[in-house]
Amino acid sequence: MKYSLCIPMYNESSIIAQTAETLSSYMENNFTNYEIIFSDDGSLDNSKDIVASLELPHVRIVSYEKNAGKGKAVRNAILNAQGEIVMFTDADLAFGTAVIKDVFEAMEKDPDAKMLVGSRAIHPAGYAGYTFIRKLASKTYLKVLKVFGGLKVSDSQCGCKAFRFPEGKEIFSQCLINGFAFDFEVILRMDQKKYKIIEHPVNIVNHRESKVNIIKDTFKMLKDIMRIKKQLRKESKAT
Ligand SMILES: Nc1nc2c(ncn2[C@@H]2O[C@H](COP(=O)(O)OP(=O)(O)OP(=O)(O)O)[C@@H](O)[C@H]2O)c(=O)[nH]1
Ligand SMILES: [Mg+2]
Repeated sequence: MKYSLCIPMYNESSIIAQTAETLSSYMENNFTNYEIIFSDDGSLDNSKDIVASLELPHVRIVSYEKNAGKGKAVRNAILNAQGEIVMFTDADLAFGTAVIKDVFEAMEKDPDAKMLVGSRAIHPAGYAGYTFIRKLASKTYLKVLKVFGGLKVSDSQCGCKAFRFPEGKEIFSQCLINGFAFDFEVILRMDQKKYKIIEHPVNIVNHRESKVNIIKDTFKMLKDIMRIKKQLRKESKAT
């Protein structure tokens, strides 16, 4: 079984060498057949040169010139991945490294599962360390997705998810959302196809200052949710 680990990155030059070294030795110690794909989202700094200069085994870089958003970076990595099970996690390793083996194992244990959603909502310490406002924004967004978007999982935004191929590739090849709302689109499309989604408890073990602009990014995400719903309605009418 081959495993692919995908890391979206945007202007991560201050931490990316450390992340790449940590992931490389973690994967080397725990897996025999694997690849790590760093997906550069049009970084303005030298994130991708830093990763390349380390010349780590089984590490690949995919990239494009212009910043488009985490959704596009994840999509580009997944569409280029060669593993049978593919996972992505954030460049700051917010959920730690132990979760990587847990997630791949959970996917292996349930061959019917086509997607795994990391969920902070089902972990006793899932939101530990969040500022009040960040937690409120996160919970409110989730509520909106559940009430207006028909979301059926307990957490949509968690930056830790896995997919089985070929279904994962099939779904991502249809996805259109480039920004932070891409998770929601993937979940909806998986659900529409009746592909099994499992949940796995995760918590943030590594906090850093948020780069997300709560007002601007939330507004953009809400706009994207409406776009996703409209698009899916259009597609289901056409079939
Ligand atoms: N902010 C941001 N991150 C991006 C972008 N494209 C890719 N990423 C990567 O997406 C991952 C998550 O980014 P964060 O800025 O930590 O966003 P988040 O985890 O959703 O939000 P926080 O809870 O505030 O940390 C990181 O690996 C980033 O490098 C982008 O356009 N903007
Ligand atoms: Mg983060």
